[in-house]
Amino acid sequence: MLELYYSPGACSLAAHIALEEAQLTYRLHRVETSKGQQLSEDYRKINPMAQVPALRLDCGAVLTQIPALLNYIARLRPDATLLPTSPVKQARADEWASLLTSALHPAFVVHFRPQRYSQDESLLPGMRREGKAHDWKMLQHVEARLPGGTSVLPGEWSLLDGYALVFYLWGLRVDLPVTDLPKYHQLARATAQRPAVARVLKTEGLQFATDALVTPEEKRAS
Ligand SMILES: N[C@@H](CCC(=O)N[C@@H](CS)C(=O)NCC(=O)O)C(=O)O
Repeated sequence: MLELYYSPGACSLAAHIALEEAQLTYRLHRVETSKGQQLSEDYRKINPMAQVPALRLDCGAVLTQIPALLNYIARLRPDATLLPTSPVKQARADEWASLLTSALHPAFVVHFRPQRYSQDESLLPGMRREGKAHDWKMLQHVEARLPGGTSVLPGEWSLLDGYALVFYLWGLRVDLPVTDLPKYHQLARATAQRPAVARVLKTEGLQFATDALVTPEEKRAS
């Protein structure tokens, strides 16, 4: 059985959503990064980078890096078309995965974990401040690039929407005005209302996300 190592609300949420959307059977292992559990010797044997997510495959091998996990999971369910298959759409999907991994995620790392880049305590508050300003710039960049509608790829839900949701929620958590980004907000709302995503948000204890993105009427109707 597939085994996902995750931390609630971390970027591993994208892989968790993918497994649930794919309707695969999997086991969850909670590794709380806020408590430093990813740094344990035991976890480093699973992922030497000491990061979540990690996905243990049926053959025992461990796969890391979200784009790789999303691609792998999508290929296990070709019938569900969780990622596009035509060359141009596939390239566009790869472009988004790269953008989220290499621009959005690192912006938040400077904000959340500046100590990774400097040992000088006096520099950290400024790095946090600058990091947060850069987070906002990157979220606005996503807004500008989104096609409109409810998904990252025009008119087509994909696993990238779950990945994009991660950074929207991080913005929400640190009080960035993400609700003022109309396309991104619409995408986040539509994604949070998908039954598979709602189950994952509940399992990870991310009630704040559901409260922000799903109205009481919508909750009652689901
Ligand atoms: N490029 C990696 C990034 C993984 C990553 O940075 N994970 C974070 C959680 S969002 C983590 O485990 N942080 C703990 C740490 O760096 O100590 C991926 O795509 O999976």
